[in-house]
Amino acid sequence: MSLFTALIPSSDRPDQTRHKSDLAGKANGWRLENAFPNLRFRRPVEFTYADEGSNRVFVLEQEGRIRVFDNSATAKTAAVFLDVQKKVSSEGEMGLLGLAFHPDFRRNGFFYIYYTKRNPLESVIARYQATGPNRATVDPATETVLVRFAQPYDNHNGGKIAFGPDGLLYISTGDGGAWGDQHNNAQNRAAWLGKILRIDVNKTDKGAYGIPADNPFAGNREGYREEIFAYGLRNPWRFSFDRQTGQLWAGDVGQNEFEEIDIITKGGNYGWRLKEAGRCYNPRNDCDPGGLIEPIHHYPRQDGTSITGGVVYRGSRHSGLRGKYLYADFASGRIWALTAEKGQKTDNQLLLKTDGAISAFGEDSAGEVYLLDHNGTIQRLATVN
Ligand SMILES: [Ca+2]
Repeated sequence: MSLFTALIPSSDRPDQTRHKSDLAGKANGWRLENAFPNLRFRRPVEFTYADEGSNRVFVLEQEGRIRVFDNSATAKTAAVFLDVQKKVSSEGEMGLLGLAFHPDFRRNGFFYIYYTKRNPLESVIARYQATGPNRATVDPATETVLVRFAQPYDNHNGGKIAFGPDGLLYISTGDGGAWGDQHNNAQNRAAWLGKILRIDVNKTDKGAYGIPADNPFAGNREGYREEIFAYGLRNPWRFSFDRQTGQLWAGDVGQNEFEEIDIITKGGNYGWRLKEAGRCYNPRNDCDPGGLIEPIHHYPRQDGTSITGGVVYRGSRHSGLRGKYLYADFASGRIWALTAEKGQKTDNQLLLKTDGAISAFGEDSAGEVYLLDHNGTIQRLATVN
């Protein structure tokens, strides 16, 4: 199996034979189609673009490569933009997990990656620079490490990075791994783990980055990480900004009972390990000290065991999906569209169920959405005729 198995607790792996028998796609009017039928990828985990006025898009391969190609269904080849396989450890949930282009990429050529490595086991966020005509060339020697932090275990690495509408770089980290957050990282504001971080790549007060003045713990005297934007997360596997409203949405992979979706706000505590979704986890009773933010949506084990956070659709191909948050479950193959108004869920619609393993959602510059099948293809939603 080429499933991203380590995202899934072994006791919770789905019965693969179940998938084909209850495909819901046709009934609900949606199907997937291969957006780039001539292209194959190794364990793709991210699809993005640089705001540079070109038509190229980029796909991350978990092993440690960035592929680049023309955003066209007839694209025949996808060149290697950067290869850091020698730096990266990519077993299970590890690997090259995040890519974000500087808002001024066209002018400065800077982009950022998140990867995990061994010896020692740690996460690295680093900057590279693309040069040359159309910024097509990347010298791996341009690597500048911004942040590195130790990982106690090899799973739950978070790994999404993205610039917000404020021009600051947001970074998701998992709780460090194993199970139950036994080191209590997510609630520990002195720890890097179990967080959404926010840094300013245009400042240098921390070396190759700086602390935004309005970060919730900027200048604190309690020993809290000044990089923290929000905390109490277990494994935020993919977050995104709604390109219209700027709202920050995250999928957070659950432990034993629930997968959840959170709307992330500055300084917010999303509860883990005190709570798993709305239920006390550790301690089992009276876990809530007050102020914990509930997910906007959660679902139980029968619907899936490993959420893949998606994006709010702002494209033009499917007017019926506009403004809805598209997301999936990596294990069950279900793909949904959630409707929210004023921060409250008003509808959650099952679009279809795929045999594939949706590892991430990506957007192109026009806001069209792509679903990455970890088995090697980039899909998009289409209606059933
Ligand atoms: Ca939570």
